[in-house]
Amino acid sequence: MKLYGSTTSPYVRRIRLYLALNNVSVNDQQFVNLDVFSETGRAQLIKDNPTLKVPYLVDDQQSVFDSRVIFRYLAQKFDQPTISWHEENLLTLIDAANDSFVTLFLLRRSGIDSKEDVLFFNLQNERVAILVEQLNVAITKGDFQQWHYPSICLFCLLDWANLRELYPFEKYEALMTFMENVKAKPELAEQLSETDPRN
Ligand SMILES: N[C@@H](CCC(=O)N[C@@H](CS)C(=O)NCC(=O)O)C(=O)O
Repeated sequence: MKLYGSTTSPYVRRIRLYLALNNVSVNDQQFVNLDVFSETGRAQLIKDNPTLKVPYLVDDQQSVFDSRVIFRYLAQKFDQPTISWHEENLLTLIDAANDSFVTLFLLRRSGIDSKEDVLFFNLQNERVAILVEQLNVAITKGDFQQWHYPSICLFCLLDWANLRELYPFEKYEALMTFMENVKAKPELAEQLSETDPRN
């Protein structure tokens, strides 16, 4: 089994941490690090995955695109239960926020100021504001208490968006505490460090 991705992508990191949760240690994972913006990285993507996005997985002859589908594939492979409809909805909130944050990040990398009053920018900014608030409330209501796939996805999103300074998360106490609690878990220390986008 080979996982293709980059070391900075929050979508890739969630799969690496989900593999670790299923006792495939980060060191044992067959991880192919692609720079999706380099010439060789793009050539590989064009050959393997027409969405031109990471992560994707190749297991025997089976290619699997998109983190959500890779999660389903791995859960089935490892005989793990699927997540509830409520958790699916939480995952949809996380994915929507993550997609808009990636868009805002790529706009910044393209030299475009997404704070301007323009429909496309306003839609992204409105979405992230509502979703960050909703995810903060979800934590206060008791979601994300266990280290399972939805928590992994939330952590990867927050840690990456925080690193990229995409949002003032310090105003959201529950989100900050969630992040601190995850980072303080000794049993996760090694895998978090191995998959840290800063390294
Ligand atoms: N829905 C996809 C999103 C993956 C995604 O957006 N990956 C980013 C990296 S964080 C990417 O490959 N971006 C390349 C691009 O947008 O051209 C998933 O869940 O796997």
